[in-house]
Amino acid sequence: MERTAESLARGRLFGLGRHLRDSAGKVRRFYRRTRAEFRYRWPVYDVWRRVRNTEPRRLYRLEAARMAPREIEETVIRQLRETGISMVQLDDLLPGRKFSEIQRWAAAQLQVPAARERIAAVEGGARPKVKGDKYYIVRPLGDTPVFAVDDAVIGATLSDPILRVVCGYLGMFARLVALDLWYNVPMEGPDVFSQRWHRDPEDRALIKTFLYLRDVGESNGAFCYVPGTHNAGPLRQRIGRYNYPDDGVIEERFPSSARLVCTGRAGTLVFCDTTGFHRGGHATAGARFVFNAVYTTNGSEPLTRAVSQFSLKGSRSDLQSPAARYAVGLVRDA
Ligand SMILES: O=C(O)CCC(=O)C(=O)O
Ligand SMILES: [Fe+2]
Repeated sequence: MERTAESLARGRLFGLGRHLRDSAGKVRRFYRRTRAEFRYRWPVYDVWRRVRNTEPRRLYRLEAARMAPREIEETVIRQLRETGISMVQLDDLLPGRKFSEIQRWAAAQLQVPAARERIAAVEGGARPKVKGDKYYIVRPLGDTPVFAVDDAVIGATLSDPILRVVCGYLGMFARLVALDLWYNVPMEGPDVFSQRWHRDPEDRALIKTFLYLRDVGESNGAFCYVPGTHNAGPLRQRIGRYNYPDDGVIEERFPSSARLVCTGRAGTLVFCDTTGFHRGGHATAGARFVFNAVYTTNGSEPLTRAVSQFSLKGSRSDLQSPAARYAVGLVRDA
C-alpha cells in the first residue's frame, strides 16, 4: 500500500514519541542513580543515620546482659569485623538442632503446585518478569512472603544467638528488612544482576544471612565474597563510579586466592556484610536453595523508603526478646 503523507507524518510522530519516551527513561534512570549515589556519599546521610540509630544503640546497651555474645558468637563477630564474612553450621549456633525442621518446611514450600509450575517454566526456558528482574530465582513464597511469629524459621531468624551476632556486629538493635526463600534454577548464560560482582548500597553496614537448605558446591551458585572489602574492612575501596564494577575488574585486582567461594553442606549459615564485594546465585548444574535474611540498622535506605519485603502474622508479644521485637517492629501485619 502506498504511504500517504498523513501516514508518513503519523509514523514520524510515533517515532518522535518513542524517542521522547526512551530519553525520559534515560533521564529517570540517571536521576535515580545519581540520587542513590549522593545519598550514599553525602555526609548529611551519616549525621542523619547517627540520629536515627541513637535509640537502637541505647536499647542495645540496656539489654547488655542478654546480648553479651557467647564464645562461638564472639568468634563470628570477630570474623565479620576483620573480613566481613563468617560461616557456621546453624545447629552449632542454635540450641535444639532446628535445622532439619526448617529444611523440611522449606522443601514442602517447593511442592506447592504454583511453585512447581514456576520452577518448571523457568527450567523450560521461560524468563518471567519478576521482582528485582532476577528471572533465575523462583520465590516459592511469592513476592511478599508471609510468616507466622511461631514459624521455626522466624524462631531461628530472631533467636538470641543470631541477634547477638548481628546486633553485636552493628553495635545496636537491628531491623529485619527482608526474609525470603530463593530457588535458583540452573541455567547457562552470562552472569547478570547480583550474579555479577557488586556491593550493596542500602546501609553503611548490614548483615545478610544465607542458610543453605541443600549442599552448595562450585556449580550451583555458591555465594562469593572478597574478604576485607566491607565498609569497615582493611580493603575497602571504590571501584568505578557505581556499585557494580565493570566485568573483570575484581578478578584483575584480587587473585582467586583472595576471593572466597562459600561452598558448604546443607545447614551452613553464611553471615556477610554485603557492603563488601560479592556475587552469587548463578547455578549451572543443580539448583541452589537458600533462605535469605537481611538485617540493617534503623537508618538504612529500605527503611527510609518504608518498603516491606515480608509481613508477619501472630502476636508480636510472643516473640522472645526485646531485640526480636525491635527487629520486626516496623514489619507489616499480615
Ligand atoms: O544470590 C547471591 O548469592 C547473591 C545475592 C546478593 O547479592 C544479595 O543478596 O545482596
Ligand atoms: Fe548483593
